[in-house]
Amino acid sequence: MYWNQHYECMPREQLEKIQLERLKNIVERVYHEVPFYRRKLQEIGLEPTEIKTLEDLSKIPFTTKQDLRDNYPFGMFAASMSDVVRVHASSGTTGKLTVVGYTRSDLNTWSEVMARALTCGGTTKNSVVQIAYGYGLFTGGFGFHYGAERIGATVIPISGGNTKRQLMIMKDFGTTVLACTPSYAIHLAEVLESMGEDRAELKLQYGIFGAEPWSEGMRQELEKRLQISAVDIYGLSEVIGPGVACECQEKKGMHLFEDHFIPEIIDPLTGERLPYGEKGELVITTLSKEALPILRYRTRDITVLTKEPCACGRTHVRMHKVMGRTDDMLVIRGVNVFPSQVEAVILEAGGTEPHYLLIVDRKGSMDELEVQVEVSPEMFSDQVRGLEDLERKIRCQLESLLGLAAKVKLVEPHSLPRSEGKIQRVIDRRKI
Ligand code: DLL
Repeated sequence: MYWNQHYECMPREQLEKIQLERLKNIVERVYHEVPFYRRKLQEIGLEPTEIKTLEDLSKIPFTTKQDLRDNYPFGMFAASMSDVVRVHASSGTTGKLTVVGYTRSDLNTWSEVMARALTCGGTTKNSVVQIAYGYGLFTGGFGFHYGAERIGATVIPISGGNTKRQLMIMKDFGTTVLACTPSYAIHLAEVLESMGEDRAELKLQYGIFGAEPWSEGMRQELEKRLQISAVDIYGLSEVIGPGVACECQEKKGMHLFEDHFIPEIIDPLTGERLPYGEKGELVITTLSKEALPILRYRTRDITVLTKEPCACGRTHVRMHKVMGRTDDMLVIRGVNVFPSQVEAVILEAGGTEPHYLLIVDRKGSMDELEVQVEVSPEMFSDQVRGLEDLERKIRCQLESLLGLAAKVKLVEPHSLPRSEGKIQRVIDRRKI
């Protein structure tokens, strides 16, 4: 099922023509409207008219989060404030807010790509969509809201938190689609189980989860515990919010809506463009944004792009699940570690819960990684022997996967913090 079959299934040749047309327009526009871009292009002596093919995109310098911060709050906007009808912002963990703006036409584009994404995830006009992403400056709540309304589904704009009330509403209002972060979905599943509620009383069919990395193991866990089909959705404020890419029911990567965004993969160290199929940092250029067009934005997200056709019939490239962020990557004794790799090992081990925490510390000149993992209640009441075996199993698998010895600490069920939005899985004491 498609929301916009014409664009989503367009032959690539035709799609690339549209991309080139739009790319030329956007470069022309930012050159004239955004002093930051004019300066950057003048510095390298590039005239907008020199963009003649899609390959010419690689001549354009990157834009980074720091550029947005340096131009805080509205300095990168290409539209006048009287045409900006909305702002959102992402807080990040350090520094100032990153502020993004939308014209009326941008809100329209956002609703369009979110309607496509939600349709990919199984939403129809008959769905009842519970939006448990936060509403506010975060783009999650509003992005889903406008997309679901565009489809004509029934929207429950409940926002994050108040878990028992979420579950009561899910049951009483007959929610069929749950939209929230995967970590919050696991928490909802856990509270549902602890309340002794009968899953059969819920009408839930689909979950559309994103805003943070999650592994295939976490998908299986969520699908089993909530008895739903769970798809991954990707996006970031700087580009539009949620709705940049979303999985279809094939669940083999997220279709990235290429008539609005051009993706590239680069080597994060050299900035060099990598071919399809290679792992690297995702870079995105927006093609239709008015208030905040952005050229070659370095997302810091690590993924792989594939052009292989998808069984669903969509022709847009797919991006693999995000493996982590370049700034989330821990370097421990010279070894690169992403929390999502640890998650995969933990969930495969069995006898564990999908709750874990990575603690990195420095003892003398040595970095140490401790992985705290919650065990399942059955495992917890098992013999000490069983726990020792599980600890050893996780330790060995981490060592063979990462090539790094980590300390594994099994902890009681429900002892690690839960999240209602994006979860923090790493404590790096080396930086404190
Ligand atoms: O998180 C937008 C969003 C809301 C996406 C709801 C999906 C669902 P920001 O707060 O600007 O925007 O954070 C963007 O979150 O660069 C990724 O590192 C991470 N991220 C978003 N989606 C995924 C995902 C929203 N599906 C940053 N898998 C991005 C992994 C994700 N990481």
